[in-house]
Amino acid sequence: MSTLKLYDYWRSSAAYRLRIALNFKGIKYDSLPVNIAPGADEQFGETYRILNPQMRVPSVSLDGRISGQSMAILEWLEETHPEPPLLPSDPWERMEVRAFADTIACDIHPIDNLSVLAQLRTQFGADDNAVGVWYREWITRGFAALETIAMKHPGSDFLFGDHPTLAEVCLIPQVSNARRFNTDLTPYPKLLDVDSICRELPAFKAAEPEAVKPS
Ligand SMILES: N[C@@H](CCC(=O)N[C@@H](CS)C(=O)NCC(=O)O)C(=O)O
Repeated sequence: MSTLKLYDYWRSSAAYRLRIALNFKGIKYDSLPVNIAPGADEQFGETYRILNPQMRVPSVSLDGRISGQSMAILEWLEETHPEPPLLPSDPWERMEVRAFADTIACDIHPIDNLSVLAQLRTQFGADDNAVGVWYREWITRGFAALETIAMKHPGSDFLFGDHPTLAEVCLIPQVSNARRFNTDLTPYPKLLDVDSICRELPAFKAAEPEAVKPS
């Protein structure tokens, strides 16, 4: 089997999820940067569009096959590399972890995505200030719910059980995005505690945007 290729962008929080999971499971991969920064726009170029018609990162490719969508890729990684696990063994708890992760991946991240922000500017004339207000609004609403859920396990270092799961894999990149857009995170002390504990773990540390930023 050849080495897994990750179509990656250092600042993409969806790609950051995969870097964490790959490091956590000790899976070797080659990172192939796709520069999605406004102005570079490599995701829209012919070369990448053929690989991923949705024109987004991340994608993974292995043995001539390619797939996008970070949550589907995370599930595939869990199925093909079950150890160490990123989901609990109990089905109800697995559902709770997925529900937490999906709050970020389905309800917060998509409406704060680069192309949505660009559309706010071009279609509705939003300026930097308006875009920032929009961005923070969806994080604030989502994090308020996630803090309440997280407080069900107040004494634990992690969100569900005694090790990180897909919940942390999605949370830590989203907290990083929130900081980048100057979101007030003081109302979410449990999420911040989990964030600071995870960011000390080697798998999370090595996946951070600043750690993988091209020089
Ligand atoms: N649901 C997708 C979202 C992927 C996504 O939106 N990626 C962003 C970067 S975090 C992107 O490529 N944006 C490019 C654009 O909006 O043009 C996933 O989880 O993989």
